[in-house]
Amino acid sequence: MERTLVLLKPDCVQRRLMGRILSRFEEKGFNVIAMKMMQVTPDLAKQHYAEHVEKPFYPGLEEFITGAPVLAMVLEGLDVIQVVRDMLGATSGLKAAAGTIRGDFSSSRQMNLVHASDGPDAAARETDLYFSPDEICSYEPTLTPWMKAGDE
Ligand code: FUP
Repeated sequence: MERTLVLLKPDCVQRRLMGRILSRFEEKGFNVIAMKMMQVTPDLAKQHYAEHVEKPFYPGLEEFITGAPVLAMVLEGLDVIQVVRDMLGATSGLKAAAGTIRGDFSSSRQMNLVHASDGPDAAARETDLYFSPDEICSYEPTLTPWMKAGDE
């Protein structure tokens, strides 16, 4: 089992798309094991996007990500890190394939609705940034025997 950090970004909250996008992850079969609505501060934004802080687009990105609340969550499941990235599609909504979340709902590079960790190291680092260990509610869904074979 893997875990990944997902943010429904301010544009997702403002456009009232939280329910529809959360449904995609639930319908796929991933477990939501932590969730909270919160305001990203400039300090948290700089930690989250540390690799981008020096880039020319960073000031606009910080203004965007701190401009309204986000819905932060941790998803758990088999190969969840890569599968969620595939479900999001390419960074820009204009380039993301039809059928992906960004491809279906976004026409912007910055306002691309959802963030998801891009690998195991990022998933661990970003989960620690947004959640304390006591906010993670691990549980065994009763549907598990109907979602995958026992040897998967
Ligand atoms: P992704 O991993 O798909 O979320 O994308 P990146 O880590 O490359 O970029 C992080 C965020 O910066 C993206 F969600 C969108 C934003 N961004 C811009 O606003 N302008 C750019 O030129 C590149 C990225």
